[in-house]
Amino acid sequence: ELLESEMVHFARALRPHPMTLQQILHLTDPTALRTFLLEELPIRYARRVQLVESLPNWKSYPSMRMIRSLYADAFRRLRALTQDDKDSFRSTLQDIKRRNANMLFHVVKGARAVRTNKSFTDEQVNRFLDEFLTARIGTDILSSQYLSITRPDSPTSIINPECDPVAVVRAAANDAATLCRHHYGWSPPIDIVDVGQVRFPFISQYLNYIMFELLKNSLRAVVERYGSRQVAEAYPIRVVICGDDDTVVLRVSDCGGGIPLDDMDQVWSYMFTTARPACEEVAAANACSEPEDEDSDDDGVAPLAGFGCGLPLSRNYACYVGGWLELNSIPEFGTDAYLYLNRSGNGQEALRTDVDALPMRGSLLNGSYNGSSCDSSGILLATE
Ligand code: W6P
Repeated sequence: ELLESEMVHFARALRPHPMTLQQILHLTDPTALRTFLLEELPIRYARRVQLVESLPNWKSYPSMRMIRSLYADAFRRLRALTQDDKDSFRSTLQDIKRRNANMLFHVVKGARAVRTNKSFTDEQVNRFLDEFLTARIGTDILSSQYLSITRPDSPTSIINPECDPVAVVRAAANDAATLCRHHYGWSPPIDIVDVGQVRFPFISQYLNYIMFELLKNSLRAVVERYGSRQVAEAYPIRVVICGDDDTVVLRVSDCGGGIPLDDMDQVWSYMFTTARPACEEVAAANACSEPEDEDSDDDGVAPLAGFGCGLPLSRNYACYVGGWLELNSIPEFGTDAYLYLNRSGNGQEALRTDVDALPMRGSLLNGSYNGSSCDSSGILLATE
C-alpha cells in the first residue's frame, strides 16, 4: 500500500545525514530542528525497517516482527505531521520514545533467536546488532535533543558542552561501589587519577554508562580474586583520565586476575551472558540495560557484572561518535580497559549511508563490513 511504498522510497532514495556532536549541540532552534527531523527521522526509521527485513526469514521471529512494526509505525506517525504541528510533533516524539523503551531487549532477544538458526554465525548477528544499535543511538539523540530544547522548565541540549569526565567517573564509581557492597558486603578501593582539567562536549549519560560498566567488571574481578577488603586494599582499581587536544583517554586498570585470552572474543559478543538468574527475561533485561533517563524507573537490582551486553553496548556507544573501547588482559594478573573519545565533538555518527550493502545480504555475509573495527580516526571501516 501507500505507506509501504513511501517507506521503501525513503529507505532507498534518501540518505540519512550523519551529524557530529558539535552540530547537534548547536541545533537549538526548535523550528529549524523540527523541520530537519520531520524528514531525517522518517529516513532513519525507514532504513531500520529495511535492516530488519534484510534478515532472511525475519517474519518467523516474533521479536523481529514487533521491531519492524514499531519503526513502521513511527515512520507513519511522523509522516502524518506537517511543519506547523508543533505540539503534536513533540508529543509524537515522546510517544515513540515511550513505545520503543524496551527496544534493546526486543532486538537482543530477537537476534539471539535468529542465532539459534545455524545458518548464521555469532559474528554476523553481532554485526547486525552493532549496526542496528548505532542507528538507534542516532535517532535517540536527535529526538532527545528536540525534547530537551523544548522542555518548558529548563531548555538545554542533550549534549553537555563542558562534560567533566572526572565528575562522571566519580559518580559512576560511587554507583558501582554501592552495587558491589549490595552483592558482596564490601567494595574494593577505586583511585581516580585526574591529570589536568579535561572538559569536552559529550553526552554525560553515555560516558556514565560506559564507566559504570567497566568499573562493575573490575570490582567483581577484584572481589572474587582477593576475597577480603584488607587484602584488596593493596590492589586498588586505578582510573586515569587524560589526553591531548584531540583525544580524551580514560583507562581503568584492575588486578583482578585478567581474562583468559581465549575468552576475549566472547567479552564483545551480544550472544553471551554469564549472569543467568532463574528468570531468563529478567536476566536479559538486566544484561541489556541502557543509560537511564531521569524519568525511567527500574525495580530489580542488577547483577554486578556478567558478560551481559554491557561491554559490546559500551563499545557501540564509544564508536558512535568516533571513539573506541579496548580491553587488554594479562591473564592471572589483571585487565586494562582503554576508552578513547574524540575531544572536539567533530566525530561523525558511524551510520551506514549506502543502501545496497545491507548487513545480512551483501557485505555482512562476505565480511567486508565489520562493525567492531574502527580505523585510527574511529570511523567504521567500509561503511561510507
Ligand atoms: C575483568 C573482566 C573485565 C571486563 C571489563 C573490564 C574490566 C574487567 N576486569 O577481570
